[in-house]
Amino acid sequence: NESSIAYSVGETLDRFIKKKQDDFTYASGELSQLLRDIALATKIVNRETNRAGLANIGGAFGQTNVQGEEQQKLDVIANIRFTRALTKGGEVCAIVSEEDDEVIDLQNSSGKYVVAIDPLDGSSNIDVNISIGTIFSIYRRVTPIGSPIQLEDIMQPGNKQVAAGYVLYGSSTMLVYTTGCGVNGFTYEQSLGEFFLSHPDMKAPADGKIFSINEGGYNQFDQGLKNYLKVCKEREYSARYIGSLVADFHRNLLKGGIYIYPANPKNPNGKLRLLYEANALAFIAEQSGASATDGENRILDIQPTSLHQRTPLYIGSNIMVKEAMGFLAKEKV
Ligand code: P6P
Repeated sequence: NESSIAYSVGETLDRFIKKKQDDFTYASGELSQLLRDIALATKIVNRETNRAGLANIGGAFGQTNVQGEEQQKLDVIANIRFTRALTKGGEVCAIVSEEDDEVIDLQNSSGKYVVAIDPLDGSSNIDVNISIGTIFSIYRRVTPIGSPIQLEDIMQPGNKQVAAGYVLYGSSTMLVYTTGCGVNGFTYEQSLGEFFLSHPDMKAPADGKIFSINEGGYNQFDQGLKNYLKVCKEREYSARYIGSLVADFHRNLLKGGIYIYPANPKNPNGKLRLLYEANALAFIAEQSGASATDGENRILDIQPTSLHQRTPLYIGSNIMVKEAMGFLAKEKV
């Protein structure tokens, strides 16, 4: 009943952010404000994704993004919403977005933070009502505040993130984020317009029996990867592939599992992007005791060389990622 629901929900995201800010010696409140700005945009995007079928904002927008992917109307709307919220919030000086070829310089001379974001990942799933997600990374700019944005502010390795998170617009809408002190998950209560702490201190199972990979590309896979998949099948693991990275990642984080998007001859660096997909999920993975590599190196140690560069991604339960790496390495010798 109402009272038991009301009683069972945890604290609100706002109160949690404030409490965590108090835990930080250096926190001056700007990062807290930035997280709240992101949460606000999430609530707006959530409302629009729920109405996509009704408000004629499903389907293609009629343009392609820098990846050459056909932009969906909601992709564009979500990009506008996040950019506007971060601009108005006043904490951000630059944004790297999947939807924009170039860095968005907010001309904000007091902005300390740079945000890399995939406003709506998996958006080809919108029209078939499959879960989609937002993925974001937050960095502190490295050049003097107020000076013109430099490439070194943008091209930072994932190990420099001060915060990262994702939003899953699924059967319920969840915001999961880390500031480097563990991972916490919040569930959106539509009727109250608030996120409530529902998954405190998330820890990924060290091992798992779920593997997520699109085996349509099997014939192009490295032999090492084929050998690993063979073992997964001999052990009768479950194959689960939603085709929406945030949904697959979130399920593996909760239940244990590995998500793999490998390199292949068509995509020598795989399909997923380093700056606004792999880095954020890798930070969250490691903060919850899981792992993330490109098949050889830790994702968070990769020094970016271009804005929209792609990376192969092996991410999930520690033991599974390590075992997969072992199979890849064996074939490399
Ligand atoms: P494929 C969606 O386009 C996405 O970026 C991820 O969300 C998803 O995991 C992957 O690509 C799906 O790609 O090649 O398997 O259709």
